[in-house]
Amino acid sequence: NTYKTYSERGQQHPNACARSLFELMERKQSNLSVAVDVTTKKELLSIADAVGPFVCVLKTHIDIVEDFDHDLVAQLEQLAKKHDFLIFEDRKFADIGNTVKHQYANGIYKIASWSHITNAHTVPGEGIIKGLGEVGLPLGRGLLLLAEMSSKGALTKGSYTSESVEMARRNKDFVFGFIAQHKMNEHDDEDFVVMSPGVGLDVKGDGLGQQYRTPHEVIVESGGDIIIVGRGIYGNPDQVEAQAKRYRQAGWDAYLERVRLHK
Ligand code: UP6
Repeated sequence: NTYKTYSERGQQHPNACARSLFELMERKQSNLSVAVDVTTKKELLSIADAVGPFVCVLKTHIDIVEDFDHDLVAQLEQLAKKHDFLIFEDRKFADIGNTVKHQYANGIYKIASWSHITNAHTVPGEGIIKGLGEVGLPLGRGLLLLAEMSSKGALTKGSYTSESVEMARRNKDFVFGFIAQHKMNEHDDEDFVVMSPGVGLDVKGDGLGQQYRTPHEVIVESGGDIIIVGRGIYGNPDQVEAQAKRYRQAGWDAYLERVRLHK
């Protein structure tokens, strides 16, 4: 499935969130997700508006915004409609099912009410998926599991990764993919979406453990589906739009190459 086109995968996918994601990727010719890790509402909205035309998914860390309010979320939702992208709150839930249920639905952020996609660590075991699913499934949300992290020395490897994939297989109604560095599809009857962070064209790291690979390495060599790019795009305020265009092109070219190579 990794080698099919996004639209073929969209037509066949059992998960509604994945179906709309694949359709939207094909429609916008984009497999780029921008990670907008800024700390003010103004910057977040202005970057989201600037990169909106070029992304399939806008990734947030809502808890780093100093002046968060619900108008921010309302405006993000408007931008998602205007530019046709999905919102992914990168919450990385990591607690027992009952706790994450509340962290997802309640509190200040009410993530489930506005974020189409969120993600979870598998370290607590499968209850985390059940807990989040109680909130997210009725709302038509989708969940990604963190199967591999991009940072140096990450413990997400070997049996941790393979058991995370097993958890996803048992919860395909809600889990449609992974945050990972490689493709996770092993069987013909499964089609997990892999979103890969740690993508950069100009630098190899950030001095704090992050490790960057190119869109070509991620999509063609490793079988990832969506590149997640943060500082490479918003790092220089004067170049946000230009960098978004550049990474979108690099990601899409890599995808076309992958499809061509495996025809
Ligand atoms: N992220 C990673 N690695 C992971 C999982 N998530 O970097 O394994 C997230 C970070 C950040 C973004 O939380 O939001 O992806 C990467 O940003 P960058 O491109 O600026 O390094």
